[in-house]
Amino acid sequence: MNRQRDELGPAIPASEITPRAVFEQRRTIIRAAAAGVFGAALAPWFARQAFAQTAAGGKLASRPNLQFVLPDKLTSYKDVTGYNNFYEFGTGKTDPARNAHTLLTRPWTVSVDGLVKRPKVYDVDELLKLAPLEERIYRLRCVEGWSMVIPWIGVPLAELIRRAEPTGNAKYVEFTTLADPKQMPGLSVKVLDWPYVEGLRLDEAMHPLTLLTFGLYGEVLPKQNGAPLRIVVPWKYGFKSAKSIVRIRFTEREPETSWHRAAPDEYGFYSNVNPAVDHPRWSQATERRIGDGGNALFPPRRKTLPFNGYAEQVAPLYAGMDLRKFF
Ligand SMILES: Nc1nc2c(c(=O)[nH]1)N[C@H]1C(S)=C(S)[C@@H](COP(=O)(O)O)O[C@H]1N2
Ligand SMILES: [Mo]
Repeated sequence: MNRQRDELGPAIPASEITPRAVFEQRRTIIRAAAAGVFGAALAPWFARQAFAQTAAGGKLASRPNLQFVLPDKLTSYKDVTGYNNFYEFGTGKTDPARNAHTLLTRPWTVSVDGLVKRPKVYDVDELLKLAPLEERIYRLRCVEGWSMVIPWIGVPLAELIRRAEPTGNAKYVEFTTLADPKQMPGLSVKVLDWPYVEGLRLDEAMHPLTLLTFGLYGEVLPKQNGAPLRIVVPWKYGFKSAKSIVRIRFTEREPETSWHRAAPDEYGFYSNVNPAVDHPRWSQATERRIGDGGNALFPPRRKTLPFNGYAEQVAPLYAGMDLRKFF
């Protein structure tokens, strides 16, 4: 595949690039270490090794957060970066990988505004230094019925929200994606009312699982995955995880999201992964894990878990709510 270079730093000589297979194997070892397979004493050593190996060039240094490892096998780098939804670059799964090279990721600013005491326009490089970067392995479940397991790099979104100091009447956070027709050929097709807008309730945005994301697989985010920054909300359907964000706005009213506007009966505001509530066109009871069974197109189906497997951490956010009504 034609790997895309981000504007960060000079090209890395091929000899310094960790071969993908080595990275994936290393992740397995770190997972095993976290699971206690080698005894607790070795886990910090593996963590340091991982850190050392990701600290150069267009790579993005981070520290594996062993609280967020999974028994699941990682989805291959090739599938994570070659099978995407990013409609600003086309609606086909391979369109973003082919078209997103026109996205300019530097300079890049993000306006944090609305109901906050400290509104500010941040440069993305400033946001990169907000807090120590963590590597976290999360499941991503698309409402279309497929899923992946991805080693993201980022910081809790709460780190940014705390600095912004939301006012007492701020109840929601709205995320807006860049919409520049010169960089994004998909904008000429009116599949959605551009720009792409998503939203979370403030407590969801503050939840420690919600990740302000800058990288994956030890490097800066490939453009097709939402460079230079996106959010990742692992207990919700993938479309809640807006890519290439330029604005984060705090509001009192529930934001009108692009998908809800396009099809209100298909896409609710909450969009928590819920195997008991089907989308009108796709069952949500099962999913196919991309890459399972060695066949990317027709892997065997597996059961979808409530809240995508994160129920223990996030179900309390929805205590007392009818999740059929608030889908
Ligand atoms: N701006 C923007 N963000 C987006 C989308 C999009 O079309 N535009 N697609 C969403 C959907 S439907 C999914 S499943 C995930 C896919 O993320 P990935 O390509 O990194 O796996 O991105 C989400 N974020
Ligand atoms: Mo999706």
